[in-house]
Amino acid sequence: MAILYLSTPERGAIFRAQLAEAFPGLPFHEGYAPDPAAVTVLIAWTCPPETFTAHPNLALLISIGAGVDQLDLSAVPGHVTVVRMLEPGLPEQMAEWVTMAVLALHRDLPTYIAQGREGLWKSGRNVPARARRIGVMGMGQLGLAVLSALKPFGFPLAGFSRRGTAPEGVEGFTDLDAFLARTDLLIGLLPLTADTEGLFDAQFFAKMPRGARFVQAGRGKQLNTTDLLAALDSGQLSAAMLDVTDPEPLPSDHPLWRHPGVIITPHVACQTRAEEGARHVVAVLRAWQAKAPIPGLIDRARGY
Ligand code: NDP
Ligand code: OXD
Repeated sequence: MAILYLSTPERGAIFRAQLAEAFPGLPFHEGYAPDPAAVTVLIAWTCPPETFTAHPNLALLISIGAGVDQLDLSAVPGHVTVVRMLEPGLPEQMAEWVTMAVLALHRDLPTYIAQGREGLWKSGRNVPARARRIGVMGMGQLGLAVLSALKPFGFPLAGFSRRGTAPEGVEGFTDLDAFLARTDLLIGLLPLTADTEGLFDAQFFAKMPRGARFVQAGRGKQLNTTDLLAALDSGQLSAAMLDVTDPEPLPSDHPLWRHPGVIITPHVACQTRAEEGARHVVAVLRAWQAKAPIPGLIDRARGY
């Protein structure tokens, strides 16, 4: 067994040290393996599709992120076990970022920023939290952390997922139209799959109450940007906050940057912490070697 690691050198140094302690003598190659046939484990955030043909004995792929779509699973041979990152910092940071976005849109921050640029002092009407119905799409580890962080504010909370199973105090939905009809502020936290690509489009926004707000922290390819801009310009949506875009980085002349109703952050909602991430990798390798249930295992058929 040999490991090929493709990510930042800072994180690599920590992964190398923790793996050497847990698996003394296990080869750990950063960026390049002198004997590609010896590589059985790949640890990466993303990589070119040729990586999979260049390392014919690859059997385990560990994503450095909570999502795996950035690895282009269609290029990964079917027999390869794919695992995602599970580390406590991810739900913690996502809960922070979404809380910031929800409060920013709930309290009309994009409007006040735009007015501020014009030197305009003009107050709007505050809406109480109990009158702003929030809907979270995706009730996985991140969606659930977000719902729990939003609870103390008093927003009516709902969640949508394939199963629709929701925690106490949250209304669970599997019927998308019913979910959208009751959602004034929507949070996208879905994995990118064939079912979710391009999901956020004109038809989708039209099913929400007029003037609804949109927060997107899943993946850029889920959003039709042209339709988002049109929905904002028509007043169907009143504001949006995005952490993910298509493409990334978003080109500096992209109209999304200039729209007064949009706030963008450069895919920073979560960043995998090296120490905790390395601990997860050790746990995955131990489970894989012992043929025990692997934490963070991806269902290749579902795509998440
Ligand atoms: P999980 O796999 O834990 O949860 C995914 C959730 O989405 C589940 O509730 C699942 O439903 C639901 N879901 C998946 N497909 C559908 C569908 N077609 N219709 C309805 N519900 C669906 O993922 P995480 O919570 O860990 O992460 C979610 C995504 O967030 C990641 O895949 C990644 O793309 C993105 N992400 C973004 C980050 C950022 O920095 N912006 C950081 C980390 C992740 P069910 O429970 O019924 O299976
Ligand atoms: C992730 C991400 O998937 O940062 O972890 O987007």
